[in-house]
Amino acid sequence: MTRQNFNNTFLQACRGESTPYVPVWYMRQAGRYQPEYREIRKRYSFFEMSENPEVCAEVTRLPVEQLGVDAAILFADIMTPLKPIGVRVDIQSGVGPVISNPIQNFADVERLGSLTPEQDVPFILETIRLLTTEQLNVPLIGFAGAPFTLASYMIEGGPSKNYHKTKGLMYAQPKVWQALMDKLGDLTIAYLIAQAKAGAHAVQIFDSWVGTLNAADYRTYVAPVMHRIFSKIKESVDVPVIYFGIGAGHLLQEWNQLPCDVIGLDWRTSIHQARKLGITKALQGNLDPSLLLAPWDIIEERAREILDQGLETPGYIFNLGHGTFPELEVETLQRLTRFIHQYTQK
Ligand code: 1CP
Repeated sequence: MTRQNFNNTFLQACRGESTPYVPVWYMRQAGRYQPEYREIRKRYSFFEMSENPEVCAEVTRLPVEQLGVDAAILFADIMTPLKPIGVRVDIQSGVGPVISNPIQNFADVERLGSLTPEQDVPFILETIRLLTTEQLNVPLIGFAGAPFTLASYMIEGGPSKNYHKTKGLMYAQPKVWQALMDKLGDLTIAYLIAQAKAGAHAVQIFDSWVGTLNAADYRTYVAPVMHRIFSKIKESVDVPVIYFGIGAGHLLQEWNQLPCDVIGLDWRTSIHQARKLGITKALQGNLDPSLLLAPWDIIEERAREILDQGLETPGYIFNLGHGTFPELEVETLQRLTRFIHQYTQK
């Protein structure tokens, strides 16, 4: 792919620059709402799929070709780098990640290994190389789960509604918590720097569940490790870093002080509200994914409202407020992508 054909709008927006139109991609844009994905998924388990670079690259490319989005996101899971450090994790259909050796004490944290990406996740780096050297004409986003969100699965043993065990360990055994944050911090740094060096053009850190903490606890128990992660990445590689969480509107001012480039909003906080709170970084978001089940005129009206707010300040990327889900129609996302491009074209 020659540089002339390369679509740079997403990276320009990440850097806070104005763009010829608003770039768009969708969280979980590769997934079970796509018939082609369902076909491929029948033949492999989730990890078989994501550990096979050819298949993984194909699944990553699919939404770019099908929807016309302005960025690709590596097909993997936030659990992928945990397997090599000794976390016994399985992705169960209809449940999500399930872990059979949850963390309970200091010895459990001590037993975790460290991640050497070239040795432990070569398939991830190979997928990135395949995609970025020949297959894609849009930027590739690498990603990782943030320490709090990874820890929540590692401590609960799977998805949770209230995070009692996670927060219980954090409050009751702060030294164990700190040791776990340190290890997961090191892992995230090594993993994302390796992805950027392999060719990923930007990275997103998913802190999906950190909104369960109040701002004071976030500052005490999580902000230091996030500060270290963002600083190390920025020191080592020149890629924009996006930070995303769900139900984290009350943490945005904390986030604005961290050395990341873009903040991903869920649907609860509007772009106007974020700007009123003093958020100065580039923003990404935030159509409620459930709205995609509504009739088109309602989708269009809501997308227009979001775009009008996003267009007020350079550095805006359209996305959903959280991931796609199996009941969506491919056509809806195709139409939405076309609408965003047409409506915002200068
Ligand atoms: O086909 C299947 O059944 C697997 C479903 C699936 C998929 C497509 C899982 C299991 N993970 C993924 C891929 C995935 N996961 C991507 C790929 C790239 C893309 O966006 O296209 C990404 C970025 C993730 C990240 C991820 N996994 C997060 C962070 C973002 C978010 O959604 O909040 C989280 C929390 C997970 C855990 C996870 N993995 C899978 C599921 C169903 C879940 C959520 C379970 C839960 O509610 O805790």
